[in-house]
Amino acid sequence: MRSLKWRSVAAAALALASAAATVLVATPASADAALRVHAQARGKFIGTALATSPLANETAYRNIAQSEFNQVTAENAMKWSDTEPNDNQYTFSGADQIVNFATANNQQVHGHTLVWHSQTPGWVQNLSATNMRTAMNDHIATVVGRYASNPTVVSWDVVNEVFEENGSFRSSFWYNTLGSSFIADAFRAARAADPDARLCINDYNVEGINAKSTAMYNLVSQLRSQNVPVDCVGFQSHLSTQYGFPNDLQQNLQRFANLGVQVRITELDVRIQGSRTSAKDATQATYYRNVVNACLAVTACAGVTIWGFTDKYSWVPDTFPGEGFALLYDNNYSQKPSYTAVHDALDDGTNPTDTTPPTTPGAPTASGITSSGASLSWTASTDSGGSGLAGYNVYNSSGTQIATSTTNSATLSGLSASTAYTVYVRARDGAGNLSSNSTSTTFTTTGGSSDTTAPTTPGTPAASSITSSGATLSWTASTDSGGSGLAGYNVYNSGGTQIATSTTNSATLTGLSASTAYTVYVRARDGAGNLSSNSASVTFTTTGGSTGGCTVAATLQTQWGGGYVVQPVTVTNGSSARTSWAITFTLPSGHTIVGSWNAVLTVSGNTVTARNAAYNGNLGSGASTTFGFQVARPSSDTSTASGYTCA
Ligand code: G2I
Repeated sequence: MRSLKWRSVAAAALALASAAATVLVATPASADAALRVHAQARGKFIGTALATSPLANETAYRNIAQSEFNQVTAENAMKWSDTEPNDNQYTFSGADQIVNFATANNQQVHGHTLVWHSQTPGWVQNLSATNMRTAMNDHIATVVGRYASNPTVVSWDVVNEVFEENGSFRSSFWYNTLGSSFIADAFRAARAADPDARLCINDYNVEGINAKSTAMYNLVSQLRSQNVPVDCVGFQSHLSTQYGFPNDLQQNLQRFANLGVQVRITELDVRIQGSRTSAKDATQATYYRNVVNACLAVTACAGVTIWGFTDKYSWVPDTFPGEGFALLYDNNYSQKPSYTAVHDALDDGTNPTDTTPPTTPGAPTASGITSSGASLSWTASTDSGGSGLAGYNVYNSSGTQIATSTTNSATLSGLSASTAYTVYVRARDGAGNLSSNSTSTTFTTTGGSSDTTAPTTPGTPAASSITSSGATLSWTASTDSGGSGLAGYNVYNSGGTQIATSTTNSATLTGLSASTAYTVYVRARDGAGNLSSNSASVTFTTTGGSTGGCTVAATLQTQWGGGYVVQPVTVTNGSSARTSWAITFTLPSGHTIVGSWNAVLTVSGNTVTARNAAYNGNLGSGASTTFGFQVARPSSDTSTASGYTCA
């Protein structure tokens, strides 16, 4: 399963590199093709961090971003402060803007970053251990889950900058509240949310072999030996010409690669002090060349992401007054010697030299127009550059790619009724060169019969299987007569926040708090997005989950047809310190434990007893720890373990 998304990355990288020419200034003689064309020929990505505001507002910024790079990282838009500024209030406008841009330009996205001490809202930093862990798991599940089925988003920085310079764990609110266990928990939560994404740990000042990079090495090695899903290590590489170049970079990348992880340069920039001189530019260019060469020399190095591309929007001057000029383009989008250095390092002279785009295709003709689709066909292009005609891209009037085709026709679907669409096409050759835009064509979809009738109101939900952390809801189904058909249901809490969705007339709620009253209602949804009225609500109270001076709360992290993972199970001590603990819970018949971590499990009949591992039995007053387990179950069975009790 995982390899599918990774394979699609390679396919996306191979799919297309735009012709650069129009916006680039004073192209050096050797710059015969864009960076992404050469990087692709070497089997690497070349990426940039993108900021949302210039991406929305500056054509020159967009043009370079799309033509030179085949990988993108959101400089800020996917950080916690941007995606979940308040508890359970998610905003994805900036993140989606970047993902949509990347999708339109055949670029892969690296998600940055899920768990970091910086740019995380105050409400997270002040939570109790139990609530902080829940907030972290929820955040990861929601943010990673949003893009899990999107092939553009291929990897994530799961934890960022967890080390001090001396190699000890950073004394962050994460570490100070949860201990180092948050790291493994975060990776497991990310894997559960997207089994296909590559999961990275990322840091700065780890480019050379030093105390910090060795601590990183030891942690990655240890986590992998414990089957924690760490797939990749990111080396930020915020370099400065005032410090020597880390000449052991390649050796360092290789020692990590030997652990079996992918390595990548994630945030490269090279700042200089004072103003630019040709000597400083040359030193900077050497640093860039050295980094690219180190990545090229290590098979497991996937590529290099530069932390922006124009000095106009670099973070450096804000953070290091008197320093700057760290990127490949100046404030006016002119290429600097560092651009040429990166270009020439990537260009080994043997890659395709086809820089001739195909001829411009004819204007598309629309036919077979319905309320939701149309067929387009156009006069074919020819290609004389050597790599041959590969296909066509179809764009709408805002320049968003809406279809591709390998022939001179395409079928558009999913259009809105009674809407005018203006479309044009560009031909693409085997080296990724794009033709000029064809003349555009405007057509209007037919009226169709738009469904504005909401489904009937669902029955009052009934709550069952109530535990200290979850419950099952079921209700009488709705019907839909509007034509688009019943699509599913949304479940809301009393504050009107949607807390679950379901395609059937039942839903499982997880992650609830013990001994808490919950009031919930449901609404049905049809295929056109119409929502029914609210059902009547039901109130239920979760069980206490506590006896014997401790409490336990279990979270169903993920489930599939044949099994599920419960993680974290949080054991919180009462007021007297203890040296051991035991939790019992009940497995439905036919369920079997297939794995567990941070606890020793024994099974007797349907009762499972989880006792502390050698290292986590000591709990001070009010302290907590977590464990987890995985269960196999018959594929038709949707029940899960229940009745968690502190024994
Ligand atoms: O600090 C450089 C990088 C180190 N590694 C992690 C990266 O995520 C980090 O990136 C920088 C961004 O380049 C800055 O753009 O992270 C900074 C935050 O720690 C970003 O700065 C923030 C400012 O602090 C905010 O005031 C501002 O609202 O950028 C925000 C958006 O412009």
